[in-house]
Amino acid sequence: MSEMQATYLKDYLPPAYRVTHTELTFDLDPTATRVKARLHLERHPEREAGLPLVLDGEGLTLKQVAIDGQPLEADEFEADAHSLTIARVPERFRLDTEVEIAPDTNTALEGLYRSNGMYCTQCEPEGFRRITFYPDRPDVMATFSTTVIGDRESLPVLLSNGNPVEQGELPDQRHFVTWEDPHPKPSYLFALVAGSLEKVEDHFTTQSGREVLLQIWVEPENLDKTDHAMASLKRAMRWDEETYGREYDLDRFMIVAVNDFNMGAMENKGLNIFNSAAVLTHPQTATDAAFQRVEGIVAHEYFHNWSGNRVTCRDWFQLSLKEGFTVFRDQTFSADVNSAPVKRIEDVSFFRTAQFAEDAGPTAHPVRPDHYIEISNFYTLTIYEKGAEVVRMLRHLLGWEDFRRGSDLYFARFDGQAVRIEDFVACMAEVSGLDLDQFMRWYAQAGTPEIDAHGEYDYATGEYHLRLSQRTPATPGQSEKLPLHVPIRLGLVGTKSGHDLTLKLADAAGGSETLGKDAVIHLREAEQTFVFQDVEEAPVPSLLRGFSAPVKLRYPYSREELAFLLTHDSDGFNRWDAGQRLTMLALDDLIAAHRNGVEKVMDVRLVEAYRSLLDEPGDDQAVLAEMLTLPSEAYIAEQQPVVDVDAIHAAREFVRQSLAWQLRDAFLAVYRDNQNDEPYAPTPEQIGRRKLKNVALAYLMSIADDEAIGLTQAQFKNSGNMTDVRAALTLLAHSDRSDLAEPALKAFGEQWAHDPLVMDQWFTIQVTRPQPDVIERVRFLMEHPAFSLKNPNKVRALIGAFAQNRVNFHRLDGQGYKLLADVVIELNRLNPEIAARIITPLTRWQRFDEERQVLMKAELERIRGEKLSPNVYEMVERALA
Ligand code: 0A1
Ligand code: ZN
Repeated sequence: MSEMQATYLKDYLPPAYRVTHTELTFDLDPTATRVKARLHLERHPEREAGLPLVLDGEGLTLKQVAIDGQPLEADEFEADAHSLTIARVPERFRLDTEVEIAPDTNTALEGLYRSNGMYCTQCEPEGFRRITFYPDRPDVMATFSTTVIGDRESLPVLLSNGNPVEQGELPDQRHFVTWEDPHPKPSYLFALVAGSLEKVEDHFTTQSGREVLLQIWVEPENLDKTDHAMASLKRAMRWDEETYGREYDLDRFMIVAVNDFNMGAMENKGLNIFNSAAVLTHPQTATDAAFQRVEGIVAHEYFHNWSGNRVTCRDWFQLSLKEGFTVFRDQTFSADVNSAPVKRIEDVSFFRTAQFAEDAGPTAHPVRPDHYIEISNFYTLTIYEKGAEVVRMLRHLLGWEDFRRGSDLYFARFDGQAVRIEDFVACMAEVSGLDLDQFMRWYAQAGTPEIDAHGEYDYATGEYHLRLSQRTPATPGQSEKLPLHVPIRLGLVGTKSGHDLTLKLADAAGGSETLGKDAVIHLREAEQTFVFQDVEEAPVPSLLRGFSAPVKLRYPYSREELAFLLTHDSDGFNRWDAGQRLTMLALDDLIAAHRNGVEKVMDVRLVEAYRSLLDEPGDDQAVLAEMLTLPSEAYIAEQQPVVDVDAIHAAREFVRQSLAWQLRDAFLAVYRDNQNDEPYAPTPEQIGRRKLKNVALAYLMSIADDEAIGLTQAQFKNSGNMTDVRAALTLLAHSDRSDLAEPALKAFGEQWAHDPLVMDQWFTIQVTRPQPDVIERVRFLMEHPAFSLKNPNKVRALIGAFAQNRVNFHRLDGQGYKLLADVVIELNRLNPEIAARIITPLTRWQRFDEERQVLMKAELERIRGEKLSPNVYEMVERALA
């Protein structure tokens, strides 16, 4: 089947014809929208003359086609399910086509579709071909002029990219607006919105003094949920000017909130379209985490205006060129406007759990893949998050100033072009003089490098020898791996002084270089020894500070050394990481004890470490909250050779309860001290207090004595913000007492039945319970009126969240796997992109015991027996390869 064929990077050729200008007219109708396209085409100068014109088109009903005003005869063109081919065309010409499409039956949410009666588009990566025949590839960039025609009553608002240049009335109660976007763009950045929407407006004055109109368009009932997104947008615009010198380039910037959306949001030029969950907030309906997520996503999409839109990707293999860089930019922005150490801790703990798992599984791929069947499957943690880590390494290697100069050069040199990852890296090499050839392997090699470190201090010579070796495990299709260029930020912490010691690094020529007290060393070989001289006292090494490279670093730390780093490391991130390592050592023992049926004994050193954290809370509550948070079950699982879900759950619960018993008064004090009566604000300070308070409450509720229950119930009833309400509800709903869980869930479900984004949270809380009734509950909730398989947010909130419920999803009767497979099969028809995402936990079968492997594979085989979309086909084939 042709749609199952792979596309290869090595086969890239420029398009035979390019489009200089595109004129579109949409006559909107739910079942028969007419799209007229006038494309101004010319032969690509690098391609030979006489090639046929081949345009992409999916599910289009062709009505007319003409060249330079001359309608074509039936034998002059060929239209099949995926393309329109015209064998003979002039060197320069005008192509007119007219097609019909049906937005109402579009449940895949790619191309033009309807959500709650409103029309909207999603064109990245290949949705535009579902709208009209077009060379739907990012290296074809054209200016667009778009006329949208719709019913005046039901569609008062008609939006597209750029600026409105004309509008007017038409017969039959219809009206139109014409939009012009002067910036040449690829088709994936096209957008159209039409509906009965209302707007909130603001203004931004750019650094050069231009006024920009800012609009957020929402359904009327959401008008009170836009403040935070608007404030975030203005902060992001200012930050990009100050940090990267990037100014906005149109007279208006619009954001639209849509309920049915496959991803978080989309950076269409001048008209960003957002999943409502990624833009709407209100203290009563959104948690702090949601507020921070909205801030990050608004910034991300805005930053794409330069990293993605002004300079875009030559082909989709280069996706990380825009995504890795833009994620790096949004992470730095969030760190700058919030608590930087907390942001890094959150990002890294997510990365080490989820991206490491991807890198270790059957769908592992490089940051720049070399082939794909379905590009939609490559919007992955590797492309986004690992891509961002690679850019972060460049920033470490160059230092901020050179990195910024490299960025300036990149934007100046490639403005208005569609380029490759090596073009970006070449700018960085050029401004810094660094040789980045070996560094390029980060883009080509999949898998997480493993670094083994050993240190030895020689009292006699005062030398410290740090021996590092690196190896990257084989990944599917890549058995041989070469050594990478790994920047390792480190310090040597004196065991007597507790301070960072001066780093004097011996060089090959017999000399040495003084690096300061916190420095980056460059690991390039498979094995390399670094010798530090004049080290005054025996040190404990603090390695990979700030997670300076996306690797697994092993060092045989003793528990005493980890406890030492936990209190003395000058790097906040590594202090947290020392705590995680210490907890992991205790967990490993407990997991073994559980397996062997031996009584579990709590490690007193861990209790003492936690006690010292609680005794000296410091002034960053959010950091303390992170330090007190146990590694997640998913993260613990990542560290095990074979995942034992039950032992992990039991060991983690044991640690939680033991800490709660032994430190109960301290947790109670933390809970009380961090109550806050101020009106809600999503400030880092308030967020930190709420986080710490709720971490303490969770410990207390693991004992679930009367006092803890009383506090949790009071917080659930009396709190005015969703962060506190949700934290309390989760604790009640996840307790063993159904007399606590059920009334609270019922009250919450009734109170918020009208608000889809809150109902998503209600679904998630219920299906992440550790109690064994969850699978039945998921099936029951799938029939709830607020649930719909057609809405991706609902699928994620109920099914996606359930699949993260490790003890229940992996139940030994296989019912969890069966449930997920049932949903995948149904979604494969409705929305292949979401189906291919939601299947992920099943593809990780290799990580589990024999019995579960058999069950998981059986469900994958059952899915394979269906008539599959390319999306699901590719995932299943990789999983079973
Ligand atoms: N470029 C967007 C991500 C995105 C990708 C595909 C989509 O629909 C299929 C939607 C959004 C971003 O990075 O935010
Ligand atoms: Zn992006």
